[in-house]
Amino acid sequence: MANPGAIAKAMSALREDQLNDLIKKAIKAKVPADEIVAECRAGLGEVGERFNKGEYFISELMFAGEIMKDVMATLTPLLKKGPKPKAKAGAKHIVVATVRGDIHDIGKDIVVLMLRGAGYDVTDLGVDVKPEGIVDAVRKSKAFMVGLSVFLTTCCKALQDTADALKKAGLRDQVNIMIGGAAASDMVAQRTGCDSYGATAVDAVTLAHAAAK
Ligand code: B12
Repeated sequence: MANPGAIAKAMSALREDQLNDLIKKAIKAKVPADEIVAECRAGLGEVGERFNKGEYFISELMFAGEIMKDVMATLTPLLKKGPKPKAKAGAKHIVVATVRGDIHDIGKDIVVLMLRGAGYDVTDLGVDVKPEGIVDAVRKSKAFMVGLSVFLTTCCKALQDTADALKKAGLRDQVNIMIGGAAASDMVAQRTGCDSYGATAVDAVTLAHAAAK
């Protein structure tokens, strides 16, 4: 990166024109798309901090989300072109969702993109998905893995409810549950009866490879 931190700074300041300009330059300089995404995430983290401090309001949070969606429209074709490890034969299907009550989807969409790029069949259930919806999808697809995004701490209970619903349906032994997103951590995974936590979409692929039988 020619000017480290500049993309994160432009993102956190919500300077869309400057950000687009810096991203164009980074692409031209052949900076890998996942590095650009990482800088944007750092900037969005700062947006979250400013929101917490009362310096930004919900309108700024929404604007940041829109900017990031546009950035992803530019970067998605480049992420697709990156080198990809391949899925193991046999274990193919993964169900991905943002949990009940939570509508954050930008990170989830990147996870879906990377998993598909690695050769997995992915059912993307979208956002605000109830445990029953996940159970149905696992049953239909015979998935070996579930990926859950969670961004709001108030929604962590939905992780536990999803793991419990899978158990009640007799499907828990068949699936490995990985979690990710701003409210997720190793500890949250442990406490909610899930199997693993990944900090990035690349981790999601690594965890899928590890769980594939
Ligand atoms: C943009 C944004 C929004 C946008 C979302 C737009 C969209 N379409 O997604 C909007 C404006 C809608 C929004 C709304 C709200 N938000 Co918001 N939002 C954010 C923000 C700034 C960025 C999130 C983001 O897109 N990041 C960019 C992507 C690329 O990164 P990522 O999401 O982290 O994803 C990566 C990894 O996490 C990982 N990953 C993601 N999912 C998964 C899944 C698996 C299985 C694995 C392995 C990995 C993985 O891979 C991804 C790529 O590497 C975060 C701040 C933050 N630190 O995350 C707050 C944040 C999540 N929001 C927050 C809040 C409070 C809210 C609201 C409640 C605000 C309000 N008062 O209304 C509402 C809630 C709405 C709801 N019911 O869900 C808080 C949550 C605090 C908390 N502890 O609960 C945060 C943390 C901001 C803060 N205060 O610090 N938000």
